[in-house]
Amino acid sequence: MREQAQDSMAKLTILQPSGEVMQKMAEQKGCGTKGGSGKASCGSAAGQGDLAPEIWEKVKNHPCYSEEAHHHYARMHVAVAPACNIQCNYCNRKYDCANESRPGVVSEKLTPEQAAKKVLAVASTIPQMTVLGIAGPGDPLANPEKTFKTFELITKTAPDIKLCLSTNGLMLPDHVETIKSFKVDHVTITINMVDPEIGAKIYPWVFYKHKRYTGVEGAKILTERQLLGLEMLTAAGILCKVNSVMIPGVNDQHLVEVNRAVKSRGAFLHNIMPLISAPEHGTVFGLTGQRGPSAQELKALQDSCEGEMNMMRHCRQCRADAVGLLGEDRSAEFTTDKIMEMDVNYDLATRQAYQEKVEVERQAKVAAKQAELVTLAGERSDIKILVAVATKGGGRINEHFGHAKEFQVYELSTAGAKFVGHRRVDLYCQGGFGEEDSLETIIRAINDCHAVFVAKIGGCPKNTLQQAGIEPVDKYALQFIEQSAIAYFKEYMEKVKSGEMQHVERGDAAIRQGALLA
Ligand code: CLF
Ligand code: SF4
Repeated sequence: MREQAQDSMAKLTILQPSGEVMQKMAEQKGCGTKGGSGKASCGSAAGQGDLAPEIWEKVKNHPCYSEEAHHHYARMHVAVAPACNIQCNYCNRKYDCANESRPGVVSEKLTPEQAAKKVLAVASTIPQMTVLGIAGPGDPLANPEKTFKTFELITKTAPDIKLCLSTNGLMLPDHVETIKSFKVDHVTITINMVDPEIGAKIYPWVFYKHKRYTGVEGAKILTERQLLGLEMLTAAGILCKVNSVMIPGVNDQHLVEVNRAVKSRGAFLHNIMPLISAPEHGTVFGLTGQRGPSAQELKALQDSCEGEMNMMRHCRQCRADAVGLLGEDRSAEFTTDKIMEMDVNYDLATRQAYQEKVEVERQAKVAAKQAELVTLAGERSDIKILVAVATKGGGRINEHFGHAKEFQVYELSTAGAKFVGHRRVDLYCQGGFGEEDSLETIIRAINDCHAVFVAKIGGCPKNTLQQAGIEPVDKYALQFIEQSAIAYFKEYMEKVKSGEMQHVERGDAAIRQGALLA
């Protein structure tokens, strides 16, 4: 046993990529962008930008790999992978894998056959569902038979659906060939550290080749396997996203180094997510009082990495059985009982026709934004403000304040409107009445914003928001978000320039930590 351990450790030195691998990685780096920064323009609101056509094909309707697409296209997960091979201190195995899910969520586990039926049922009902992901409830590659059987069944029955996989990376190098053979074009690896000393504070153990490794020894195996897997995937032309959980005081400063390490190995996108940690989740971090970051701490870290590569900021930390647009949860419509009774009518032509309509709307949105941007040409100012937006999709301001379960946050500057995050909130409107406790938590969640854009808002919350220094704005109801935000910023700047108003910085905001069961 000891010999086996030494043997496996000896093989686990970090591999330097070969010349051929480096060449392929360089071609993939920055999602095909030209220029030396390696910064990807995918995931931005810019649409195709300077992405190579083959990369654009992969990301254009993937809601996680393109921020712009996430307003229009949906994903679904099937919970076919219950086992896990490592332990993370932010995870309680009673619940779903917290690398892609909010803590405290329990998904309904499926067999590959049930999963295939569910995919067809959802694809028939939600024609803009374009991506199937396997992300738990454990680690998909700790359950390779179930994971790949599911992909096999779906490839046969629903060939237009993109396949996606999210893993902790421990077993990744062993499965790259299979991943490629199933045409899984998108793989996420959760990488929280590249330094085993830091890793030992996050991972108490990893189970590898029939042996449990603890502390630094375990973390060393994990980081080497993760980075090797990343190199192999990017060399194989598979788009890789890296998820990192930001744990203040543990790996927050270190994630800049992680960002550099994954960028140099060809990662396409980096998604830094906040630690969600509360005692009721029963995790080591929850029980020991480890806090998550504030909204501005998270944004500052994402901003500091953005010069290096493109950052994903629209992740919703989905459940392992999530269905719908990111930020909406339609999983309750597709429980096993319901899908087994559903008549499935998987019609490719209907799906394609619907998606063509979505594309027309999407192009209209981009054109409206570009036209509005022209009005900011020549403006010079360092002022930046955040605005919160109530939306239920389509890139429009189309949600009532009282019905919003989350607000999308945009940063406005003379460069335009940029999506920088979202804030989950408690519903303000409960059973027809406004809930004052919820309003307080909503204000805490968007406290760094100057305004909140809504389709409609009642008089009472309007006054309270104004008193908190957040301007409720309903004049852009049902209009495109970015176009409206740019118009608002232009007016804001004019008022500041004329002296009618003074620009003041806002404070920090809170990311909701507890009771994340929905
Ligand atoms: Fe799922 Fe992940 Fe694929 Fe997306 S989710 S496996 S890449 S299809 Fe997306 Fe959800 Fe964030 Fe994941 S918002 S948790 S990043
Ligand atoms: Fe939990 Fe996912 Fe970590 Fe496994 S990889 S311990 S399921 S968070």
